Amino acid sequence: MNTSPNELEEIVERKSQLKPKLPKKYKVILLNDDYTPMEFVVEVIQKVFGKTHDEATKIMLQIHTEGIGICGIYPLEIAETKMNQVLNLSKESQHPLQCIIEKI
Ligand code: TYC
Repeated sequence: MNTSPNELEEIVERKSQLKPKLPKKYKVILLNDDYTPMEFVVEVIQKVFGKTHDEATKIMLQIHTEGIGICGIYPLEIAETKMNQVLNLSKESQHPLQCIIEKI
């Protein structure tokens, strides 16, 4: 027997209600600039994103050469907190380092 369009719609609706929804993830991205000292960026990446000195140096150099770099991927609230930590550290030290978040 064929399933009517209405029945099909109901089945799709029921299935989507059952499906566990994964939380949306966000990239935390640092932007390059001409003034922030490299060692400061490395320190910030270590402190805020829990990276080793070597990992942080790699990310910093990627930002320096490519213009941007991803420091981590998190659910929205955590991504926002990390972005604000970066912005506060850079403001305190009077560096222009910028940080944004972007939905994957
Ligand atoms: N381009 C900076 C310099 O030459 C270093 C830098 C790296 C700045 C990464 C910001 O997110 C950044 N001092």
